[in-house]
Amino acid sequence: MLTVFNHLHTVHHGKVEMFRGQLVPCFEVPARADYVLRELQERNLGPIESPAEFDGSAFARVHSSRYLDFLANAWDEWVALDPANAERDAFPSYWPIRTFRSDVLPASFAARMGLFSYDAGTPLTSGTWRAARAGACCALTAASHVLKGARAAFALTRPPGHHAGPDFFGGYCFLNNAAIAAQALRDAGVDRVAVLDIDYHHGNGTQAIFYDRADVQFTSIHGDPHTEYPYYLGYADERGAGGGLGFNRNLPLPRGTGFEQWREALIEALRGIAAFKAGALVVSLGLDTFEGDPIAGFTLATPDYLRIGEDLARAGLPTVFVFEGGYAVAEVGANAVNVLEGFMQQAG
Ligand code: OKP
Ligand code: ZN
Repeated sequence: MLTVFNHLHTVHHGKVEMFRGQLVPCFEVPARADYVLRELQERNLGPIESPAEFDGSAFARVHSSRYLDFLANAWDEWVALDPANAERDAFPSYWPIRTFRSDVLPASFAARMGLFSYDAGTPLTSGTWRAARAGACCALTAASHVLKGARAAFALTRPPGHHAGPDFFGGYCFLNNAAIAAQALRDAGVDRVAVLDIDYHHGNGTQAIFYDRADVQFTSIHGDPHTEYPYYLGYADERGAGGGLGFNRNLPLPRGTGFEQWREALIEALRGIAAFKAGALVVSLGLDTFEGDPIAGFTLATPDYLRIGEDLARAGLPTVFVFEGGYAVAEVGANAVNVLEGFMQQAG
């Protein structure tokens, strides 16, 4: 399988994230992508290339222009507040929740930081915009290979994307790589695109982007938001809105779920995707369902990821894989590459 690798991912490296009242070292670290890259090379999975250049127009198909403008300038504005900020990750301090206005764009950078985010766990750094932009180009490049007839392609990038919404960042995500790829497939003429999110955490950003749409079906298997991040979205009764009613599907599972039960949800998800008669599939490939993951609660084991790849291949669709979470750093390479290898072996 062809991999499009974001060699610029390292310029996004947060120092700390807020967790239970303390700043703790980031879980979302550059080594994650490097472990996956090394495993791809060691197991000879296929060619590894750099992303093509794209202008921002494909990003603007899923993100608002005021959000993209904010991201492009955020670091400079953060440092302008105080030159000492150059050594500090940027975090929001204020959020316009219910009863506040979100239509007015405040001049204050701190106020805009909160307007465009939803948690305090997502450091914005000097290289965030460059890394995220190159990452979205990886997703677009992978999609372009599939459009040219490749059975599948893998966008290996960080920061991840599935929590980023039309106009907000959070959950370590800034640009929604999977949504950008899905929209690009639509814009290139694929009538129906399915997005399947198998990260441990609900893909609230992707759901939000496509919630009222019937041309992009979103399915997510994840930890029950009653107890798991992102808490405020990902429940089974969220089925889409307006013309998109019936095209959003959440399959939450309790913390502690093992592979047998998880796989039943996967088979159910694939049944819905088959009924949708998609022309292409985008997989948000999170590996934080792994038993050793430090911030998640399922108990999948490394060999299980081969079976997942095989099941995904049986859907028979041109497939774009997009790297998302997975924080057991030493094992994330084997787990990710098992999915891709299982897919390739089954696809033949
Ligand atoms: C991003 B992705 C850990 C708290 C969890 C947010 C988790 C974001 C996960 N200290 N904070 O879906 O893997
Ligand atoms: Zn996750």
